[in-house]
Parts: sequence; C-alpha cells; structure tokens
Amino acid sequence: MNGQNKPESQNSQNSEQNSPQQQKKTYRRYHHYKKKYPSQQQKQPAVETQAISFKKVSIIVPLLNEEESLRPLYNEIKKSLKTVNSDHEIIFVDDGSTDKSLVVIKDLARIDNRVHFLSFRTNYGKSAALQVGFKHATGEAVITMDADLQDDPAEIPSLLKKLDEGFDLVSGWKKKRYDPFIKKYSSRFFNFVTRFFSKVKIHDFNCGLKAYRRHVVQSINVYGELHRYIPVLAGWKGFSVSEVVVKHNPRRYGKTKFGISRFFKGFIDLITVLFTTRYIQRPMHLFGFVGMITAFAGVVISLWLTYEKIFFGIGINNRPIFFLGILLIIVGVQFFAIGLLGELMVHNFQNDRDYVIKERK
Ligand SMILES: Nc1nc2c(ncn2[C@@H]2O[C@H](COP(=O)(O)OP(=O)(O)O)[C@@H](O)[C@H]2O)c(=O)[nH]1
Ligand SMILES: [Mg+2]
Repeated sequence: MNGQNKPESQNSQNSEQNSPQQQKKTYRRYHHYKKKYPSQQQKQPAVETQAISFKKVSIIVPLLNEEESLRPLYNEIKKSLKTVNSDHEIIFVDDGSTDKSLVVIKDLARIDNRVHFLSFRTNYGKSAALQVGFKHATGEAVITMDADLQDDPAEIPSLLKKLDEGFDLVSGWKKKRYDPFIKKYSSRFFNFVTRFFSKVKIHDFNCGLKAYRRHVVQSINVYGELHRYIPVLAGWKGFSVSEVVVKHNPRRYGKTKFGISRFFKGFIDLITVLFTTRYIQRPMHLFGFVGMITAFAGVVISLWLTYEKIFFGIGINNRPIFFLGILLIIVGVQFFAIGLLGELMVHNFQNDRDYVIKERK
C-alpha cells in the first residue's frame, strides 16, 4: 500500500513544485529565511586552510590492539588535515595486534586510498613499527602519533607550521598530562636526566606526537626501545630540534601497553643512546679516560705505600689500601684495553653512513 501511495505523493509534490505559483512561494520562503537568519552561513566560515610549503604530509600511526580508537582517530586526523593545503597519506603500522585492529584498518584503507597499512606477523615493538613506517613514508613532512587518541590530531597543523619555520624535528610537549601519577612524575625525571645528558633542550622526549622533515627520519635508526630518544638521536646528528605545547587527553579506550618495565628499560636505553651517539666513534675517549684515571689512582696509592715502606719501614702486606691500589691498576688497565678494542672495531666498521650531509654541489 505504501508503495502505491508514495509515487502519488511524489507526483503531487512534483506537480506543485513545478507550478509557477509554488515556485514563487518557495522563492519567497527562501528569502524570508535568509532575512531572518542572515548570518547563518557566514557564521560557519569555510574551513580555513593553512598555507604550508610541504606538498605531502605522511602520518604514521604505530599501534598495538587499539580497535576502538582507530575509527575516531581516522576521522579526527582527516578533519584536522582539511585545514592544511598539503596532500597526505596515513600509514598505520599494526604491530601484531590480536584484536580487530587490522580489520578496522583494512576497512579504512578500502574507503580511502590515502590510507596505507603494514601489519607485522608478530609484535616487534613501537620502535620497529616507527622505523618501518619511516621507510615507507613518501611525504616531505612526516608526523608520528599514538593511536589511542591521547595525542590530539587537531595539533597536526601547529606542528607543521613550526616545522615549516625551518626546524628539522618538532616534538610535542604534553605540558598538562592526563596519565597516572607515578608515570607523570617518573617521566618528568626521565626528561630531566635526558635533557641534562643529551643537551637537547626540550621538555618531553617521549611524546608520540612529532613532526619531522623526511630526511631526518631517513637518517636515524630506531630500534629496541629507542623511540623514546628520537630527539636525542636527531639532535646529535646535527638536526635542529624544537617543540610546541600540545593538548593531551586521557586514554579513552583500552589500556596502556607499557607497564612498570618501562622504567628499567628506559634507563638502559638512555645509556645505550648516550653511548651509541656520543662515543661510538671514539670509544677510547670514554674507556681510555676512565681507565687512565683509575690506573693513575692505583699507581699513586702504590707509590705512596712504597715510599712509606722504604723511608719509614711500614709494612705493606697487611694494609687494606694495598689491595685497593692493585685493584685500581688492574681495572684501569682493563678499561684501557676495552677502549683500544673498541677503537679497533670502529676502525674496521668505519663508513660514511653516519654523516648527514646538509648541502653539496
Ligand atoms: N607498534 C607498536 N605500537 C605500540 C606498542 N605498544 C604500544 N604501542 C602504541 O604506542 C602508543 C602509545 O602506547 P600507550 O600504551 O598508550 O603508552 P602510554 O601512552 O605511554 O601509556 C599507542 O598508539 C599504542 O598502540 C608496540 O609494541 N608496538
Ligand atoms: Mg597512550
């Protein structure tokens, strides 16, 4: 019955609309409406686009079991990217998720050909996911962000703007954080120590939200859990690093993937970073220096004991400091030897891959 009524009503509508009288009415109604609500359309300006000199921006999202967040994240990224005048691609790197994350990503990739994804067979870690994402990025600017909506996609334009000022890396700074108490404060401590040792002057090293020029991500090597120290790796290669304050949100879905082990791993990684970036080319400067100081202290102690023995006849063999002297000499020589071995290895593996060339003719 409905089916029969429908065409009738449509017909009557059509005939009414087509009549000149009706057309006039509609016209008047429209103008009446416009007069009554004159600013309706002006109030919602067309989305203002920001002029950015990057032709294409790659958004890299490493993720592990974030099925609920992915769709809202995608929508928010898209919304945010409408405000910049660059083309874009979104690369999801699924790190062996065991929930429906991959299904969601595949769905998104089907409806949007700017969405790409890589899926690992098993969990290799966030650094590995970032590294592989970096390798596949084709944009001149690369943005990384967490998948859990704690990083706000609305900040993308401001990161790009800062990057466009001429910096090589712009890190987000979660000035007001929505994380558990212990994490907030331990993170502050980590950041302080890292800033002190690395001399890279930013506040938040491990913010998921970062923007890079592509040559930066192509010349750094992120593995293990070194993603926490990317600004250090970049800073020490001579890239300019800056930061902008970004909005941080509490986790909306799921739970954090980094437990208490992050604190221990974080410290060990800091040592690795200090070591591999600062001393890898000159191990003798570290080991040789420590070895020399240690051995020198041992020699001073031994000479002093010898002097006392010769001139004052004080026995050596039952004095505890005698053993300390010997120990210091042995340990010092060992440090020295490690430094020498390190130098030999550096000498053998020397290549020019680690030097980042800025310009050439
Ligand atoms: N690729 C990859 N991403 C991960 C892994 N663990 C966490 N993530 C992602 O890294 C981001 C931050 O992780 P999260 O657990 O929220 O850490 P938190 O915010 O520091 O507590 C999220 O997008 C996670 O999905 C992992 O093992 N591999
Ligand atoms: Mg998080």
